[in-house]
Amino acid sequence: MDRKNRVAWSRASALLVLALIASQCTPSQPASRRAGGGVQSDAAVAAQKTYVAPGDLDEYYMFSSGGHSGQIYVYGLPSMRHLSTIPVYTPYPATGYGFDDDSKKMLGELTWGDAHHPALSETKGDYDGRWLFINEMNGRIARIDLRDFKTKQILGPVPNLHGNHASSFVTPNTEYAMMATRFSRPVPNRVVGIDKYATEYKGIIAGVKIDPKSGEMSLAWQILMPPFDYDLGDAGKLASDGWMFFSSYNSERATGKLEVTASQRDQDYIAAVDWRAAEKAIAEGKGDVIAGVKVLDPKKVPGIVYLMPCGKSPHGVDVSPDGKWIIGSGKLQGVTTAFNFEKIQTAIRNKDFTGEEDGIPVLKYESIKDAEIAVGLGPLHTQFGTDGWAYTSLFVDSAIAKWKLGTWEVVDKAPMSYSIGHLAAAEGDTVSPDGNYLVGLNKLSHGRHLNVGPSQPESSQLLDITEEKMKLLYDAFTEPEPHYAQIIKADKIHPIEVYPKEENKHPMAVWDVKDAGVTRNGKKVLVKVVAVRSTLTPTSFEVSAGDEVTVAITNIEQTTDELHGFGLLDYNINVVIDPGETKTVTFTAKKSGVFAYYCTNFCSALHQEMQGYMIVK
Ligand SMILES: [Cu+2]
Repeated sequence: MDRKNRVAWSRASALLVLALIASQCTPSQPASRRAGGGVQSDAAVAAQKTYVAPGDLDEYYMFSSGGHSGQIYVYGLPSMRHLSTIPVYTPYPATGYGFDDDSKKMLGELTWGDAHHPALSETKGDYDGRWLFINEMNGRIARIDLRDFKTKQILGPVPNLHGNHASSFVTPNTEYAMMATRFSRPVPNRVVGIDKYATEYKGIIAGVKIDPKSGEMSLAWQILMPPFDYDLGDAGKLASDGWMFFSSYNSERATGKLEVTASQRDQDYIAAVDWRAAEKAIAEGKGDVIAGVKVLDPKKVPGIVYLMPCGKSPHGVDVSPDGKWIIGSGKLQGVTTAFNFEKIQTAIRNKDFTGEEDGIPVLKYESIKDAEIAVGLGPLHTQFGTDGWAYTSLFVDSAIAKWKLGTWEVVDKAPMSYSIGHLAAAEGDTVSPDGNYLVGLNKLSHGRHLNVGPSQPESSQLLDITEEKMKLLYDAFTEPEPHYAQIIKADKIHPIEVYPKEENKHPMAVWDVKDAGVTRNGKKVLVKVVAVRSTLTPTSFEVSAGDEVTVAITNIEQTTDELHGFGLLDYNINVVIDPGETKTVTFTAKKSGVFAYYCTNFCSALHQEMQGYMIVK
């Protein structure tokens, strides 16, 4: 049997087994599971659609936000297997992230971050597989290189902007990633009483410029905004290219018990930002420098931002694949609103305003909306499929509504288990969505997994959206806390498996064991280590108590999977070095005595022998 036949055969036989198991076991499933709602599917069909046989690969990568774990989780679709964890804002001993000098420096004083919205880089509004950006509440944004799935840069905390929630949405050619304030505060930050919130506290929208070659991020400009809570965003594309939309709540400018005080008005706002106009204003020298950043005040620089009224406390704001509609979802109502981009432009030209907020014109709602779609209660976030299909998550209803752009007809609803937040469709926020898979990122999921105590596992649900009715295929455990995810075709990403030796320009790299060893410069000691199966060379070294020790480890392997670790006991050090990579770790030899170091990452039959001693005299 050739490989293809073997795979087909193993797949067919496995499916038969699964079908049998499904047909026999389904009726006897615990009542709690079956009573939990959720679209009921034929288990055998669902199994067939999600089963990826041993040795076969998934069709998609899904990059899921790790919330306050500060990480990104990588899943394969349709299997929903957790493939990898990319540490971003939090140390991760499994890869040694946050222990070596470079990643430690990148994390700075913050070893915690609340990561929310991953954004894949785009070319012409389509994912291009180069980089992944993700925001974090402490005013930061990070870039991961998809060549090696490693965090390469963390920008921030940026000044003036506090609580970077409405981020890291990228523009269609990755000109910018965006940031916006959730917690308004005085700009620049200083002590001002909360009683002056409405007038003295400010929000900020920021444009982070992305270098088209290197991906290097730099803070380009900020816009001074009224003290609303900016929530989510999406970039205009095609018809609406050049614009950026941010939802916000608390147009009441309230403080205290926001659940009451910030829900008084029937409408809040979506901010529509002409980012090219902002860019131009900065190039013309406009803006005031606040805390070292060029800040544009819409009172002094009109024409860069407008406010679109949107029903009660909008969360999601999502631009349709053709860029013609902006879908705003007020989370405290039963409809989602489709705004027409052309009408927005006409209203701006005709000055069809109903008022202003801190110098920013408010567009007339009736003039810019096309439809209010009765999707259901608590609409949060919308993704898109093929042929104008749109999918809106409903937090209160705990369901997904399927509806059509243009006709605004709601055709299907799929219950979720339970309380869906965001949702992610395959390439579902690009100019060309794939329309086959949809994942509900549920906030609560009681009853969907074996009970593991009060910290109930969260659940993501995979749906098939190729047919008229949405069908539930799979429940997958997800690490806390899923906020948003993006799903990209697997063949768009081509990660390397080893770092080529010729690319290693690290000044402390050593490629031959004869170059390994200790050099001393006063109290500073440099230990160059070669890691290769199955020895860490040198196998011992001596330093004196109080020395500042830098250990530079080069993994000289050029073979896939041959990672080595350098764990130093009692010193809180564990570095993992990929094939061809050099990493350094610097510490003060405070404790005297004998301390073992060893390879922490299993590498060969003689992995256990890969060890040595540091002697601190
Ligand atoms: Cu090893």
